[in-house]
Amino acid sequence: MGVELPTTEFSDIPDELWLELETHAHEGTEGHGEMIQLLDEEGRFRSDSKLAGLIGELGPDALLGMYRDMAMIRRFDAEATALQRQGQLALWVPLRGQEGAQIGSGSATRAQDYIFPSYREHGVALTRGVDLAELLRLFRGLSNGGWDPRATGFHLYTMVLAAQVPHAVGYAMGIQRDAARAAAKGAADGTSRGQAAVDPAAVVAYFGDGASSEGDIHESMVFAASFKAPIVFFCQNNQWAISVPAEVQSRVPLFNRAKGYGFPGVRVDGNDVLAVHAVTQWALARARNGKGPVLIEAFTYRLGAHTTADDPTKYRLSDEEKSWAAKDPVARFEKYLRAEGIADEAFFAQVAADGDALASQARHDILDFASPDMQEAFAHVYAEAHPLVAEELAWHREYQAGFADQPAVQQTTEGGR
Ligand SMILES: Cc1ncc(C[n+]2csc(CCOP(=O)(O)OP(=O)(O)O)c2C)c(N)n1
Ligand SMILES: [Mg+2]
Repeated sequence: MGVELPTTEFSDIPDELWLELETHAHEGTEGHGEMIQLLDEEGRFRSDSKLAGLIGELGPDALLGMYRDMAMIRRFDAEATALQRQGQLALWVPLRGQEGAQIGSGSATRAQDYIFPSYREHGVALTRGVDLAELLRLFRGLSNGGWDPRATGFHLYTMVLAAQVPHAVGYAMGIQRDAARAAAKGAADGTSRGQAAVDPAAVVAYFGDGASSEGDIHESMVFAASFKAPIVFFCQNNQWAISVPAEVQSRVPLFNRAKGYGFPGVRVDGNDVLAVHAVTQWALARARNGKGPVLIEAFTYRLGAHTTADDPTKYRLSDEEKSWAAKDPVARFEKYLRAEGIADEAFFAQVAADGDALASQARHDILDFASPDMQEAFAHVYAEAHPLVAEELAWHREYQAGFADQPAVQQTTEGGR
């Protein structure tokens, strides 16, 4: 049975809307492109944008849902940060400021798509239906992941920078090959069953401006371009890689790099949830239709610390933080919804109350989590028994036995990076 695998030709003719955006993207790669924006900093809608039409398809319920998700994850993030300060989490990685980039892109994915996050994508997790308590368990050190990646289409977090991106390309190539096989089978059976039965899917790989300097990203982009893998590279340029500013990572705007690999790159205002949604929707549709990868650079800002183990006042000026606070994605979207009469005071009050309830739930969840048996940590080092692990386990048991005459102390999780 012949299986038709993709070639390296770049000969697709996109329909009118896609063509306009492609042009925009390629202009961008020449360095003349502007940052795609649908809401200006005051929350005014830019109806002159080429992407305005895409957003027109979103009804009020979808818009309100996006705001709600942004506000809820911001509230959850603040609570998790506080819980770390109280010693209940080993570490937290705040997302404050990146809600537009994350909810905008996550809400553009479909159930059949598969997402590879790094470690800050709590907003995307929310859009994929991940139980937020699982994030708390992970950062308390109780689980090695927690949620079911197959059920949610949301892979486990990866702490090693960019390590998830080659996996994402491999996964995308797998999707592509499964579809090609299904089509070949359909052809062999004399039916169009194969092709029609597969709802095209795509992959989104999230990484940061700092991670973009890793060799893994280069290798991933070469493979993705050569095989026209159905993948969207979603780089959240939040301006900092811990204490290293983004301009040190790249001498050209990051989205420009796509040109060197042979696929479109676009820069979108990452604090504009509508623009991010539209651009991601475009890139995903393109990928699902066999047109290959896109690099989206979401231009945004990490308003908080890198992690709860970081103090940003040591390396950046408060003026910079203030200037980005004025571009806040949640406040901007709220202004838009109010000005357009899509949401009223009662809606915002309800969302705030629901956010407080979510935070309260997080506080209760954390106190209910059972502490794992430390011996379990030894069980998963190797697939089979190992004498060194057995020796260390014996030492651990002896050490624990030394506390036998002391009252049980509740385990807390302190420190961590
Ligand atoms: C391979 C690797 N090198 C270094 C680190 C340490 N490290 C953790 S986060 C980070 C900065 C990453 O910045 P960026 O990619 O911009 O993502 P952000 O944290 O800003 O979301 C570094 C250097 C790591 N986790 N993995
Ligand atoms: Mg960064």
